[in-house]
Amino acid sequence: MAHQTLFDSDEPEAPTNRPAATGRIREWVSRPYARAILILTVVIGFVLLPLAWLILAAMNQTGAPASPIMEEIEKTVFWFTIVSIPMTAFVFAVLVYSLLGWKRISSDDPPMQESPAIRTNRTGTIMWTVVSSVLAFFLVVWGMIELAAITANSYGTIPADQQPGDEQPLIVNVTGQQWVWTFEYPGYDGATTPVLYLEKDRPVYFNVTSKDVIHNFWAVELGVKIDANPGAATQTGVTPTKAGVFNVRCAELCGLHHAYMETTIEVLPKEVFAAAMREMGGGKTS
Ligand SMILES: [Cu+2]
Repeated sequence: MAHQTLFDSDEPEAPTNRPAATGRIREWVSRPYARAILILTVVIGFVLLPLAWLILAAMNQTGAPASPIMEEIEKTVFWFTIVSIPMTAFVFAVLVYSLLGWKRISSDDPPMQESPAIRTNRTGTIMWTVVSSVLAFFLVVWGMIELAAITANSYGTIPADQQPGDEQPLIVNVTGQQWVWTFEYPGYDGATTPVLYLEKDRPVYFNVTSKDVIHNFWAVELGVKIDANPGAATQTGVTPTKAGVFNVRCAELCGLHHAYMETTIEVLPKEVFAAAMREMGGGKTS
């Protein structure tokens, strides 16, 4: 062989009088197993395609996305599903064809054709290396862009009084304990509620802690999820952009009733929120 490459092996050399690249592809596609796997890939791909929308529909059943963060998360879920479909379809196509196409019916009936050697197939090796690299690179770049977008929308770990915006963010102290959530509003005479009240379009800043074990504060439709650790406070923020009733759950296994450690979020218009706060504990102090 003319030049040594990474993909050479000890296997017998392939004939050197190979047809041109397009001819080779045409020759490869003309093989029954290759054509069957290609057709299966396309068919399975189209069958899987609606999954991207079904997953979004399932996520949106309770009113999501209710914040810019959740919009970013849904975009990621949608595009990661789309991008993974061709590879998933190909894997299933090979699997299905391997189960049916190369099945040995009985010992008297040997397989019609032998499966092709993949290990020494240079085109195949190059293709899966390149495709995997491109996909992995896409995931890394997308992940970094999305992480930056989500951090920008959740105020990172910047103290509340240094947050951007003309209006002071709403501060909520979130406490998890086996197996309830409690919400305290320092700006409203320390009003305390078992349901999380938020104001539509007003940034909210959460100080999250726990009284006993590690919990995880998950405001589902807002796309907020952060550990609640005993003896320490974790901070995050979000801006609810949709009025409605949403869900809080615990996302860290925390004991017997972990699955029932949930409550609701009420995102209210400005005046309704102020009225609710007055009812819960007192007037606005800051
Ligand atoms: Cu918990």
